Amino acid sequence: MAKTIIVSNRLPISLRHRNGRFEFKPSAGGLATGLGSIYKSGENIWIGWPGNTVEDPEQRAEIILELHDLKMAPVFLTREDVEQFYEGFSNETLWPAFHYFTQYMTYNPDHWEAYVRVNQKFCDAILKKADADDTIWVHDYQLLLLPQMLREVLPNATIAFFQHIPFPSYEIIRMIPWRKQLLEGVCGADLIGFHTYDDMRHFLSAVGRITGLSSESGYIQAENRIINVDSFPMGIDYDKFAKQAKSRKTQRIVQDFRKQVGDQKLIITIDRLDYSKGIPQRLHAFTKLLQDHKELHGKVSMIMVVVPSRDKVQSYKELREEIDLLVGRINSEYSTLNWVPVHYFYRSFPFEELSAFYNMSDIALVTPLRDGMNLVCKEYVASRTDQTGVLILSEMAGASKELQDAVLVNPNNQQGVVDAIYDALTMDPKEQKERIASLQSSLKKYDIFQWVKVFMDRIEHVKEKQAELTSK
Ligand code: GDG
Repeated sequence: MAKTIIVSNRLPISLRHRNGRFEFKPSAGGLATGLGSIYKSGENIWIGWPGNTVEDPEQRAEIILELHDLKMAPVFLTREDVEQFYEGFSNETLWPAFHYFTQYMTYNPDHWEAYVRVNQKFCDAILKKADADDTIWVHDYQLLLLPQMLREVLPNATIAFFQHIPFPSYEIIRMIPWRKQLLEGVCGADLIGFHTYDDMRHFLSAVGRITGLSSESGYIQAENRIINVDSFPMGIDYDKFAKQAKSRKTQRIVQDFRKQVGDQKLIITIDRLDYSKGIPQRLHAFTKLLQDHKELHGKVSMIMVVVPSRDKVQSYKELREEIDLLVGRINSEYSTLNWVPVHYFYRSFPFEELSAFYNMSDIALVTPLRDGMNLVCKEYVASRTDQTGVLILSEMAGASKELQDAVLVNPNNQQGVVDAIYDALTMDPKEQKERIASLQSSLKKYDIFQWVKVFMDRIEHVKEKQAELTSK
């Protein structure tokens, strides 16, 4: 029987070296949970990099065996692969390009070569496991060449691709010297998904102009196949967040923190360290709020969690220094003996504490300059079990297309963000409830499990449509 193979750069576990041994830490992320029902059933499997380099053949063999029991197969990357394919082409060329940060793009042919080589490495690892009629679902921008590499050797396989980050306008894509190969690579798939309608439109336009393939109503006409392109906005494991928010453990953390800060209003912000998240701009807006509204001093604090990320890349190092400086400046200027304006944490927290942060905060301030979707804003809404709270959300996050009852802002408009925070701080509880209840009802319906189902059903549909066309 045909099976389903999930492929992503990272497996849903992390491999760690500890005291000369290895240990696996499972990922609790939404995608891993959502896809759990797929890769854990029958002969299905998840293929990807375990997140650490392993050179010793004996250790590799041991890891392969252990992962086999978890329904996973590793792709081993060398240190050079990590530097050139992952940190290089993926994170210094594609990531900035796709988030409209062209000033950070590098155009390094060695990085490109590594990108081709590692995509081929993934292809070889899949071929060891795949049969001719399997379904292979490839995830994200690190593996854009993989669908076509697979198509060449498995012409009858069902291949799907989903991109988790934005797809930018043609004007940006055309800057990449290897744009044609990248687009032809993705077009090896039968189904290509993005978070939003705009991403999908940009992709179709770039494909038309760069590869010459034409499309109509979301179907690209390739030489002897049709390719469906559409938007599939990803949801969260809603019930998990709602349940955790009510748990005794989370409520205890909320009460302890509240004892320290009293009835101050709290604003939560949570991001991975990234220039696309607009963290300095947000701190500037908060400073302006404190300048403009002296009456808020001592009455409002920001809890800012920044999760360490890509700290070997120069632009990320600089960003961290900039944030350190800004937080230091705000706190040194405004703090009093019993009030700290910004509680800043440069680390990640266990799930119960993350849930407590969502649950204790009156406002979530989610203001990326560009974001594929952004799950933090959805998790905040799901955690507001008493239906209070205000979500301030950037128009540049994919999530804003669905979450129209959030307070939407342009993150580049500082005064607009300041006003939105002020309005949120003074918003009538009745309006808060109406907005949150409406957001909750759509997030609950379209959760991560529904997202997986809709995508998988569409794969079936595209295959049926292709079969109809070839039998004509
Ligand atoms: C991509 C796209 C798209 C954060 N801090 C902690 C913690 N987190 C968790 C959150 C959330 C996740 O990390 C971050 O989700 P995002 O959606 O913001 O971003 P990514 O997953 O990095 O990236 C993005 C997404 O893919 C899905 O398609 O939305 O646009 O860039 O789930 O909860 N979790 C814990 N402690 C923390 O301190 N436990």
